[in-house]
Amino acid sequence: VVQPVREDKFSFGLWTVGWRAVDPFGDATRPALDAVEAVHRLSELGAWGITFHDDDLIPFGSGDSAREQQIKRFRAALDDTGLVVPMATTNLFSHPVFKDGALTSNSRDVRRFALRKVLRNVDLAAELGARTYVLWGGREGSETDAAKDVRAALDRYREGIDTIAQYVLDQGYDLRLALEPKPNEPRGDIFLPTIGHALAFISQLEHHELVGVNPETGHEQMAGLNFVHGIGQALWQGKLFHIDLNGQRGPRYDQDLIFGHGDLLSAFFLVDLLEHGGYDGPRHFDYKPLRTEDIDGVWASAAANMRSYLLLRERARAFRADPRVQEALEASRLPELAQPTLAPGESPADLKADRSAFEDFDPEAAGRRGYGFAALSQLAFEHLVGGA
Ligand code: 3MF
Ligand code: MG
Ligand code: MG
Ligand code: MG
Repeated sequence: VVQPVREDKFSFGLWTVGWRAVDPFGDATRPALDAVEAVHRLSELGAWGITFHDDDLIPFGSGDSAREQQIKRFRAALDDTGLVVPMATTNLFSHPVFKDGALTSNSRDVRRFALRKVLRNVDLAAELGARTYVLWGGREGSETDAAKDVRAALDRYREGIDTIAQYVLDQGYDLRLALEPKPNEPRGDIFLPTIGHALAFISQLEHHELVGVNPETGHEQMAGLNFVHGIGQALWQGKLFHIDLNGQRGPRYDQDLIFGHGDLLSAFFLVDLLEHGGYDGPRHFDYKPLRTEDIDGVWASAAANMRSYLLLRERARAFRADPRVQEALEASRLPELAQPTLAPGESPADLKADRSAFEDFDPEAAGRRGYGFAALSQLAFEHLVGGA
C-alpha cells in the first residue's frame, strides 16, 4: 500500500535530488547528479514526473548545440521511462545579474534579459508537454526599504507576468502560470511573501484567469502561517494550480525537509484536504536531501517523501471512514457550516424581521455550548499515529 504508482502523480524537482548541499557556510558534500540518472532513479521509485529550472537541465551560458544535445538526452530518458514533465520554471536567482531581482530589478536591461530567459524556457516547457509554468521570484525584493519603490516594483512584476501570459496565449500553449510565494531568503524581504499576497496580486493582472499559485509548505510556515488554511483559500478561489510539498519546523531558514518531517499534524490535515478537496494536480516535492546524506540517502529521502504522503493518505481515509469521526463532526456542527446563513431568497430585511435570529435568540445559552473540538482533534491524532 505504500508503493507509489504513476496515478499518485508524484513529481520531483531536478534541483531537489540534484542538490549538492552547498549552504551559506559549507561546500558541496555530494557530486553532481546527471539529469538522465535522476529520471531513471525517480521512475524506478514510482514517481510520475520530473520538473526543472532551465539551468538545472542546461547550465547557464551553454551554447545552442550543447543545449540541444542535453534536451535530446533528457527527452530520450523520458521516453525510456514514461516519466512526464508536468511543470517547468526559470532560474531567475542564481546568477549575479539577478542580485537585485529579475522581473523587478531596478535595471531595465536586466528585466528584459529575465523576460527573454523565461520565454525561452516556456517554449521548452511547452515542447516537453508541461501544463504549469512556475514563477518563484526569489530575488524580487530588497534588504532596505530605501532600495525599492514597492508600487513601481509591483507595476513591473505585473507587466512581466502579463507579458509571459500574453506570450503563452499568442503561442497557443496549453500552459498556466503559477506564482510561488515566499516571505524571505534569499532576499531580506521578498515581494508576494504569502499565498494571500499572491492571490491579491493575481486579481490585478490582465490575464488573471491564466495565473494561479504554487504554494510551498515551508514558505508559509516560515511566515508563521497555517498552510492548510492557505491551501484551503487557494482551492476556494480556484487558484491551486500546483503545490510544493515539504517539511519545516517553524519560522526559521527554509529547511525543505522531507514531507511530513516538519509539522506532522498539519501534513495530515493537508493530505486530507488535498484528497477530499478536489485537487487533482501534481503532488510535487520541493525538498532538500539532508547535507549529511550520500547518494543512497538522496534516494532514500526521495522515496520517503512519497511514502509519507501515501501513509498520511491512508490515515486520512481511515479518519474520514470512521463512524466515530462522523459522529464527532456532527457534534462539532461542522456540517452546519456548509449551510448558508440566510434562507433561500431571504433578504437583509427578512433577517431583520426574524425575531428568532435576535430578539428571541439566547446568546447566553449559545455561549455555553461546547463544540467538541478536543474530542474531534484527538480522533484525528489517534488515526494519525495508528492508535484509533
Ligand atoms: C525556493 C523554492 C524554489 C522554487 C522554484 C520554482 C528552488 O525556496 O522553493 O526552488 O520552488 O524556483 O519551482
Ligand atoms: Mg523551501
Ligand atoms: Mg518551492
Ligand atoms: Mg523553497
